[in-house]
Amino acid sequence: MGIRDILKRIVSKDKKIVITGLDNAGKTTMVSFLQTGTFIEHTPTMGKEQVTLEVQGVRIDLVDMGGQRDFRSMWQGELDDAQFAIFMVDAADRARFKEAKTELNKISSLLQKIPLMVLANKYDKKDVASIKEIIEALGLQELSSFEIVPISCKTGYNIVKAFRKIYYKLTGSQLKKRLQPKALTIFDKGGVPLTSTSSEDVLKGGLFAAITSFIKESFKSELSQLKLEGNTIIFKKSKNFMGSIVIDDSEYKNLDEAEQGLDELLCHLENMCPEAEEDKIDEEKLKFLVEQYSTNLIE
Ligand SMILES: Nc1nc2c(ncn2[C@@H]2O[C@H](COP(=O)(O)OP(=O)(O)O)[C@@H](O)[C@H]2O)c(=O)[nH]1
Ligand SMILES: [Mg+2]
Repeated sequence: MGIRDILKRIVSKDKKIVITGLDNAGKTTMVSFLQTGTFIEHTPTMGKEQVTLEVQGVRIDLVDMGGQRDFRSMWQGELDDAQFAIFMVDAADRARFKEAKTELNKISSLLQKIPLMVLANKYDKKDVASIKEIIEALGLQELSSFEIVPISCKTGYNIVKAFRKIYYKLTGSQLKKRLQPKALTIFDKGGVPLTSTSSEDVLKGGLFAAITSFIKESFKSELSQLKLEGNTIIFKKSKNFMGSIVIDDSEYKNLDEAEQGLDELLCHLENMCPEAEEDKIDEEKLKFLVEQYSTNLIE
């Protein structure tokens, strides 16, 4: 094996994903969510923008294509040397499904060489089309292959799940699981529980009582972890919220990662709930946000 072969191997570790879809679908919002862990409002993309993510030793170039009519002719050229295609559609914008189908058809011959993931975005909205409806409206059955996942680039709903599938298709290996808490609770800054979600009934009974009483204690101390009944409970504070997650000791070792996951959620909630600054927490909204975001944490 020569030097050039080795170089080729290193280079071939780079993967290129091209994100296409009509303007306003949410493509740029997804890229920034993947980078920052939260929602940021964007101006329309001119031409294309490229970011590189380093994921478990694989460099992934995400090419975010402008979706306006003038830029659509650029999609083909980018897809030519890509390993993966994303087509994003605004699931709430039924009036533009036909236009989306036309644009998807234009690139369908290229999609015979590389896998396609259709992301049905804006699934935080009430009046979104069902997945079945989107498959039909976009004529996806006519393609050689596709996968479709409902997501929200505003709340983070299913974003990691979608990316996990993409990563697997792209590399043939599974993305390491980051965090699998048994339960997650968000409190206001006074320690009053606002919303809980759990994979089992762990929050019934003694454990929940212990968490809520501990969170009051943790005001006074710097304690941020508690061991109880074979679980580790991690606490975190942000400006206007507090959060706790319950992790099974037998399953989970890397507590730093768990803490980081909780931190990211709290940052996201601070960003999405500016009204908490004035002590006006909307519990329904918060519950919804936590539910949507937890699709990435609790499976
Ligand atoms: N409600 C909601 N709005 C979104 C979502 N994703 C993007 N948006 C909004 O949709 C608009 C277009 O987003 P943008 O990322 O610029 O779309 P692009 O043209 O495909 O890059 C912006 O106002 C975003 O804030 C989402 O999941 N839910
Ligand atoms: Mg854009």
